[in-house]
Amino acid sequence: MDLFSSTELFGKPKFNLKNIELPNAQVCLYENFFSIKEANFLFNQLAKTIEWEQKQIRLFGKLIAQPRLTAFYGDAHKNYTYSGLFWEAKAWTDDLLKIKLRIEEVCKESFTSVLMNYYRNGEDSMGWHADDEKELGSNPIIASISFGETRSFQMRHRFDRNTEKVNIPLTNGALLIMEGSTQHFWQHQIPKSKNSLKPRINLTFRKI
Ligand SMILES: O=C(O)CCC(=O)C(=O)O
Repeated sequence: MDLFSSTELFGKPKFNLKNIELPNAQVCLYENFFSIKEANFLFNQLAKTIEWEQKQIRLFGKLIAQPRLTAFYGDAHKNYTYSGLFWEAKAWTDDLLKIKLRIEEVCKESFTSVLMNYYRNGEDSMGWHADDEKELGSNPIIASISFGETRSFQMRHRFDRNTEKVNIPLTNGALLIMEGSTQHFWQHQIPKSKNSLKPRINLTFRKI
């Protein structure tokens, strides 16, 4: 499947915008949204300053540790329930606010919250799901920025099993935007990898 139709922006592009053409979805990818230098800096800052935790979830009646570290920051009182877990927003840090502003400039949207995932190595992962919690409204815009190791972001159609699964490599500094009906029709995951992988941090900005 030829997924990408590439458009270079703003004469001398800072980043490369690719529309990811999928039925019943609106997805695009800004490669090098943050330069490698900025992305490396932000990875180190976030790794050090965010209060990461490993939460437990109940699966088939058993409590198990999530295979990654997580954190939730945002505007006061914009709390969130996700994967059966209740998240109380911690206050924005300066780095998070700067990242949020840069993303808001291109999205023309304002975000209230950010859910963060720290994948320590190839063993860490996130299973199939859609970002369709009721707090997000019916056609949410999700802005997902990645720092560190490249991981494969996979998407599958929720109803039409004949539509091919999609693999989008999310590189250091890449911004992925999902909007419109995407969450109604598609699920996504970060699968485990047998390769030895370095850490990666992903931030998904959301509007609650
Ligand atoms: O790490 C990623 O790129 C995916 C994160 C994600 O799916 C989520 O936070 O809902």
